[in-house]
Amino acid sequence: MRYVLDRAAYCDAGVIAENRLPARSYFIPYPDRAEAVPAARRRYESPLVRCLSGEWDFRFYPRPAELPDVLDTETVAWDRVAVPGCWQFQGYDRPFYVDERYQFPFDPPRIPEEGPVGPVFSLIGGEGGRPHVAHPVGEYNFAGVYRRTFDLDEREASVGHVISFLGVASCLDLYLNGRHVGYAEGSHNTAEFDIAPCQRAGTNELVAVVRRWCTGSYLECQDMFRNNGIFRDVLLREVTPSGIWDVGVRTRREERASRVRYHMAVDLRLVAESTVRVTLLGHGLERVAEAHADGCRATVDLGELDVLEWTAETPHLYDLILETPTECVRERVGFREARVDGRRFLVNGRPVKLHGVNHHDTSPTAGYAMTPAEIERDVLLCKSHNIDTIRTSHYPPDPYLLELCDELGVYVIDEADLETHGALVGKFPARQNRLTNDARWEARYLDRAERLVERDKLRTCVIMWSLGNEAGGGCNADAMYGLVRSRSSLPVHYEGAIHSLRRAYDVGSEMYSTVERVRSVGEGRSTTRRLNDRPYLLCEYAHAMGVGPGGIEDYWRQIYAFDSLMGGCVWEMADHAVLHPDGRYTYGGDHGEWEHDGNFCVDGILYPDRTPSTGARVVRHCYRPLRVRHLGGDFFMVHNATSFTSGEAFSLRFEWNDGGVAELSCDVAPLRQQSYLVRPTSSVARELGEGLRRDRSRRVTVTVRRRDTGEEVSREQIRLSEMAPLGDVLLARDAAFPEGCEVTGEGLAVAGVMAPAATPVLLCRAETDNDRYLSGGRPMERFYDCRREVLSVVEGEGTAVVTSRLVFPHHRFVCEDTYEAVAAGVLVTSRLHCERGRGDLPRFGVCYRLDASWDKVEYLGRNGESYQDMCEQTQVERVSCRVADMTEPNIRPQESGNRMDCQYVIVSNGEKNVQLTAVDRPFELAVKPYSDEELRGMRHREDEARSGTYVTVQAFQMGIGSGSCGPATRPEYRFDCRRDYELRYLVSWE
Ligand code: IPT
Repeated sequence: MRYVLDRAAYCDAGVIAENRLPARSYFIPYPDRAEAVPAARRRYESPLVRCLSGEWDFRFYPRPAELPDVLDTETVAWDRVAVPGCWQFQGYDRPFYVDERYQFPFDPPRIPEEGPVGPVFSLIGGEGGRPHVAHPVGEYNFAGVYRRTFDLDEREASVGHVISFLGVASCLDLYLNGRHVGYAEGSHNTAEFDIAPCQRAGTNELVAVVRRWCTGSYLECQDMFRNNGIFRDVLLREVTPSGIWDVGVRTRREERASRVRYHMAVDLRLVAESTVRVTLLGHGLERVAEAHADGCRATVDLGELDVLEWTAETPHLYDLILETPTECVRERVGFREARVDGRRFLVNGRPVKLHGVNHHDTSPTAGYAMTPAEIERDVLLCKSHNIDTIRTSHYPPDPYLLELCDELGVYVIDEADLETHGALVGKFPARQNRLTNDARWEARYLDRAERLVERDKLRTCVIMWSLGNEAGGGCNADAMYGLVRSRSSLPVHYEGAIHSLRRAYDVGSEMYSTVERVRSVGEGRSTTRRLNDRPYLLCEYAHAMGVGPGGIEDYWRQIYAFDSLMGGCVWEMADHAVLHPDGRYTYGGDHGEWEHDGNFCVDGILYPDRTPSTGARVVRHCYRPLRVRHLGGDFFMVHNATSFTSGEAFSLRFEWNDGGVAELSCDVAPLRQQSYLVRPTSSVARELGEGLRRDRSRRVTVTVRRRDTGEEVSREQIRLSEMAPLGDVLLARDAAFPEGCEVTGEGLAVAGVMAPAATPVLLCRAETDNDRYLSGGRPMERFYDCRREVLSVVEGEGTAVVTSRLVFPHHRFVCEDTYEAVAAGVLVTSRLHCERGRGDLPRFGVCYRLDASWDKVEYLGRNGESYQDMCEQTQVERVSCRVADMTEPNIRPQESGNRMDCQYVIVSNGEKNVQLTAVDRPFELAVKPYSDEELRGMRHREDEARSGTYVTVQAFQMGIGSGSCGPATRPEYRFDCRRDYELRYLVSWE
C-alpha cells in the first residue's frame, strides 16, 4: 500500500497533535458484567480490547532524507522487531546514555530534520567538565517505520475503533490503509486515535512513523538512556454503541466525632446518550445508582458511604462497576484523601512519612519497555523493602504500575513527562528557566499536565501530582499548576519551582539537601522562606550510585523529629545498564557515544536485573515499620513509624547472643513510641567459641515479622556491651617468634601462608562512585601514589619494630609497626602519625597477601557489606563464606564488601588456617580476590580477575556518603589525618 508521509508535524513548533483524541482515564472496557472479571493484567483479557503488541515489520532509516515522500509498503525490505521495544535494543542505532544534555544543538524550537546533527555546544561535560563544542559524526534524526496488519470481520468493521499507544518515543505519525490518521508526541503519555474513518473489513494495514526527535524532545531531557520506539503496549479498542468514554471519581471525606464517611460522585462520558448504572461493591457494601447520560455526560451520586479507607498500609479497594446497555467497566477504586494541613501532609487525616524511591521504567534488555512481570516484580520489591512511596521519575509510568500500587499499597507521586535540563547547559549564560518561562511553550506544558491527570485520575494510589523534573520555573509551570488544581483536589509537587520566584507549590521540595538544611526546614528556619510554611519533601536524596548510599539514617532522624518533613525518595530504584547476550553490562561511553555521562546511570539500590544490592538492604532497614532502642536494663523503646498500623500487627523476637530468647507483642499505636520490659524467657543452646574464637561482646537481635503473613520486615541488632580485650594469658610475652615467621622492612610474613601485600599499609580505598564528588573533589586520589621508605628495623628478643615513612603528594606519615611474640601468636601494633598534610584520612589498614587457594573465610563481625555510615542493616554474627562472597558485584567495580565490627577472621586453604584477632576493639575487615591497585583499574564486572587473596585489617575506613550527587560523607564518619591512630591485632596460624 502507498502512503504519502507527513514530513512536517514532528518539527513544526505549532503542532502538538493532529487528530489525537482528548486525554481520558485509562481503563479497560468489557461487553458485560459477566465478562468483566477483575484480572490483574486486565488489558489482555477483554473481548473488546485487542493488544497489538508482538512482532511488527520494521524499517530503520539512518538517513531521514531517505524516507520517501511516498512509502510503498510492498517494496520496503522489512525487518522484524518486537513491539513493545526500543530500537536501540533491537540492533538499530545504539544505546546512548547522557544525563543533562540534549543530543542535538539547543536552538528551540528547531530540531534536526534531515541533515546531520551538530555542532553541539554544552557548558558541561567537556575535558575537565568545561564548556565545549562537540561535532557528532553520523548522527541524524533517525526514523523508524513500523508496520503490522490486523483483521476486522464484517461486524467489527461496522463498529468504531480507537487505537491507544501507551508509549512511543519520541513521536508518532500514524497511518492506516493508505491514509494519515494523526500525529502525537509526549513519549510517556497515552496517544489515542479514532480509526473508524480508515478501517475496513478484512486486512487492515497500520503504519507508524517514529522519529528519534520531535519538537517535544525539548521537554524530554531526562537523565536516562535516550531510547526510541513503540515501547509500551498498543491497544485496539472496540467502541460499542453506548460505550463509556471517560470516568472520573470525586470523593469527599468527612470526619464527624471520629466517624468517617465518604461521599462519592462518578463523572461519566459516554460515546452516545444512554442510561448508565453504577455499582459500588466490596467489603460487604453494595450501592447502586442509575442515571441517564444526556448529551453523553452523567454524574452519578453514590451518596454517603461507610467504607474502609485505602492507605499504602491498608490497600482496601472496592469494585466500581459501570454498565451501559453495551458495555461494562469494572475498576478497582479506593477511598483516600491526601491534603496539606498547614505544615503537615495528611493521608486520611493523619500525618504520613513517605518512605520513598524514585522509579524509572527501565530494563537491561529492552530499555524503556517493561513486561507486566517486570512491573509486578518492581512493585513487589518495593513492598518487600518497606518502601511505601514511588515517585514516577520523570514521567507517567505504564498504567499497570499504578494499578498494582493500588492493589498492593504503595503511594505514588505521579510525575508529568517533562524535563528541560539541557536548556540549562546548552547555552551561555546558563539559565534554568529558558523554556519553562517562555510563554510560547505553554501549550506543550499544559498538554503534558492534562494528559497526566486525565489518564491517572482514577488511581487511588496517587497522592500528589508532580509537574516534572528539573525544568526550572516560571509561567509555564504556574500554568500547569493551575490546570492540575482545577481538575484534582490532590496536592501538587514540583521541585523545579525552587529555581523560580515561586519556590514551592503545595509542598516544598528539594533534592540532595544536606541534613542540616533539612533540619532547618523542619525547624521553620530555612533561608528559603516558602519552605517554612508548608510540608517539605526530599524528592530525591541518598544517591545510590555504586557503593551506598551512606548516611541515610541521619535524614530520618530529622524526618521523624519534625511534623513538616514528609520523608523522601531515594535516588533511585534500579541501575540503568545494558545487558548483552554474553552477560556483560555496559553503561555510558561503552557504545561509542560522542557525549555521555559514563556510569552516572548506574545508581540504583537494585542491580539492573533487580538483584538487591547493599543499598536495598540499607533502605529496607531504614524504612522498617518498627524501630527498637535499648533504654537500659531490661527496657526497650519501640517506635511505631507507621501511620495506620498498630504494633500488634507485628511479632518481635529478641535473641541475645548468649542464647536468651524472648517474644514481644507490643500494642504501640501508629506514630507513637512506647517502652517495654523484655527479659529472656527461654534460652537456646549456643556454641560458645573457645579462646581466640570467643565472642567478646553482648548483643540482642530483634526480628520483626508481620503476624498475618509471617514475613520478616526487619532485623536490627542492639549492642549491649562493648567487645572485651583479649585476655592476658593469650598475650603473655614469648622469648622468640614462632617458626616460619619473619619480620622484614615490609612487615610480617608467615612461610607458606601469607606475606605483606605490595602496598602493606593502606590509607585509601579504590574510589567508590560516591567518593567522586559531583561538587568537585576526589578524596581518595590524594592517597593513591604512595612512596614507602623503611626508616629502621629494630629487632629484639621476640620483638621487632619497623618504622617507615609514607609519602604522598600532599601528606607525609610515619608508621611504626611493632611485632611481639606472645603465647597465642604474634601481636601486631601499628601506629600512624601525620607529619605533614591536613584534611581527612580515608582509611588506616594493613594488607596481607595469600595465594588464591586460601579461599575459605570465617569471621565474627557484621554479616554483610558495612561502612561507618551504612552498617545498621547488618548484624554481628559468625559468618562462613568464600572470598568471592566478600565483595559486591558492582556494575563498575570499586571498593566494596567492607565488614565492620569484626572480632576475628580465619582464612583457610582447607589444610591450614591463619587467624587475625582483634585485641582491644573490633577491626574493620576486607577480604578481596585482587589488590586495591588492581581494583582501581577495573571498569566492568568482567575485569575482576582473581590474583590472590588479600586480607586487610583496618582501624577504620571513612563512611560512604552520597557525594556522587549530594552531600559527601558527614563529619562524624570521617577521620582527621592529624590525629594519631593505632591498630592492634593478633596473628596466629595452625
Ligand atoms: C537529579 C535528577 O533529577 C535525576 O534525574 C538524576 O539525574 C539525578 O540527579 C542524578 O542521578 S538532578 C542533579 C543535577 C541534582
